[in-house]
Amino acid sequence: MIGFVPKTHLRYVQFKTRYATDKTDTVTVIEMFLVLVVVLSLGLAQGGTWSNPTCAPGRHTITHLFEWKWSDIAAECERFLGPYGYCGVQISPPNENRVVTSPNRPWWERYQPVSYKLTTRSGNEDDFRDMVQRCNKVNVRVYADVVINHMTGSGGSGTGTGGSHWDGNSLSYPGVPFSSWDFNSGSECQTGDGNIHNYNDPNEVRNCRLVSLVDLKLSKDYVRDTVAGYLNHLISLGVAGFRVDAAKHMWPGDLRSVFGRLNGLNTAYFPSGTKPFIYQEVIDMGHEAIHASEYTGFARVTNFIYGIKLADVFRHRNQAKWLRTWGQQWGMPNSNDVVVFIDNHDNQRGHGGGGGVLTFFEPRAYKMATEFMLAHPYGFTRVMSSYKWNRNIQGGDDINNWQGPPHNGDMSIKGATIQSDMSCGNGWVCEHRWRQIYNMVAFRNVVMGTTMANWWDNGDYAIAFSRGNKGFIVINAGTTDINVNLQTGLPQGTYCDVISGDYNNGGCTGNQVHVGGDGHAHFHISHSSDDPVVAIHIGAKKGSEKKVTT
Ligand code: QV4
Ligand code: CA
Repeated sequence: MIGFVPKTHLRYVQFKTRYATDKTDTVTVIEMFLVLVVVLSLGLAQGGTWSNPTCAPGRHTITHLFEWKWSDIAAECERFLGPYGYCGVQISPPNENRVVTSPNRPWWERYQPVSYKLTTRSGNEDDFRDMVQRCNKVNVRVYADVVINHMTGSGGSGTGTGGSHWDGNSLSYPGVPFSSWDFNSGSECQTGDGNIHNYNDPNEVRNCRLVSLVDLKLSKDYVRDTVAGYLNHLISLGVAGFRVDAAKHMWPGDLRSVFGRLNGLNTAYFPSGTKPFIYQEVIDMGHEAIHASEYTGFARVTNFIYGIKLADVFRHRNQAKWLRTWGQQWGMPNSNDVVVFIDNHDNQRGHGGGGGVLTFFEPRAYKMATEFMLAHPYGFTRVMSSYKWNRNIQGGDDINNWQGPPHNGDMSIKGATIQSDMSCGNGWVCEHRWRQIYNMVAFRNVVMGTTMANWWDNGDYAIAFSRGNKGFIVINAGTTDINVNLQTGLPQGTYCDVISGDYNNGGCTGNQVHVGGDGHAHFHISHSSDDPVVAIHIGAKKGSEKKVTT
């Protein structure tokens, strides 16, 4: 459980001990105070208070079960995410939203809040409570997507998913309640129509309306308190943290002030005083006035450069050999400041930050990119889990990118069924259940804490590296076969390749790799294979006692 003790506290204890043994008699109150100041600022510089993922020990990856029902997520925690070593699940916004019927119930209606009542197409507060309890019980954390920059689009009125009235003309949201006083207006936003147009003007991006969504005045204490009250309600129900939607559209100071109002996590599941894990959606591709660095240091940010750059590599536009320096040297933030992913619910369909990323529509390259992500030490990893929609690209745009989740005739969300081969039915893609992905989630758990070593490349698109002496991966993303003898760094033995099969009851259902006494092993990977990747780790070594997933 030591992983949950705040770092600052640990360091203070160490300092105190050293002082107590070496120079107890000379310690003055002032010295102790100075030590405390140094210790606290060190703690903040090292990733800060809300940047620590609140995973159960030994778990290091979350999956985004986009648009899933709470009852399905509860079952998925118990039957899959827990046993297969996932840290947690990012859920769709749990608060009451606008009901959009034209088009008919698009996924994006959930990004138009009506109130903070926990009633949506995913379920009600009872379903939510049951989900969080059942997931926590099997050591799977729940991270809520929170939409606190705005309410609905301007104009129109209606009744939300929880039965609350809203009026986007008079800015009345009685379910909260918010009234026109609680929104930015002409005095804060100077654009003619009140919308954001110029992303090079930080004031406009923060105080005007994102695609006409009415913009909350987070400089006001009442708004800060109300939003924090919503987040504290989720904390009381047992969530482990938050994805903060549209963080770029809120002032960092306002966010810090909201986060500062948050309670410690529910002590039924977390050690007392544990802070929620917070990652902020800041799309920073390097060419706007607002930079992700304004948001790091106190909480994490989502790293959008990551998936774009990896798409270049696995689409043969940039040689894989350059990945040797992957991470900060590619102009990305510190490893401890980011959440990384290959695609998200927006950019997989050409929203937010645009297309160009790899998705389940290109499974071969998508799996390779995800395998690389999970093998590499950089960042806190998130695996997208999607539903199918009728992608239809016309003139560069997907005209069906609004389509909501699989649904029944009455528009209620269809359950995610599980088929005999472990894949999902009813239109759910469930990338998180693909063997090549879940086995790399386990790989990451096993190698965590080690650095990258034993790098090899063929000067082109084939690469390999180890994680310390615990795991080794070879990726042939090129157009020629590789047939090589490589230093794996691993102890002698026979290992299961966890890409072609599973490690099961001490044996392998797929290929095996023999590592010699000198750490070398032979790898022959055809460039035309469906899965031109081999991955081995000490948790899937033949004959070892039990399956290691956590
Ligand atoms: C439209 C026009 C407006 C017009 C308005 C008039 O675009 O110019 O003034 O009609 O009524 C939906 C519609 C959009 C509509 C808007 C308001 O798609 O056409 O405006 O509603 O009615 C999601 C979708 C948006 C959707 C929004 C709210 O992506 O299309 O807008 O939900 O339903 C930037 C941001 C980044 C953001 C990204 C998409 O920096 O923060 O754009 N990403 C997050 C979420 C994303 C979500 C939002 C933010 C908003 O990940 O899913 O937008 O909460 O990059
Ligand atoms: Ca704003």
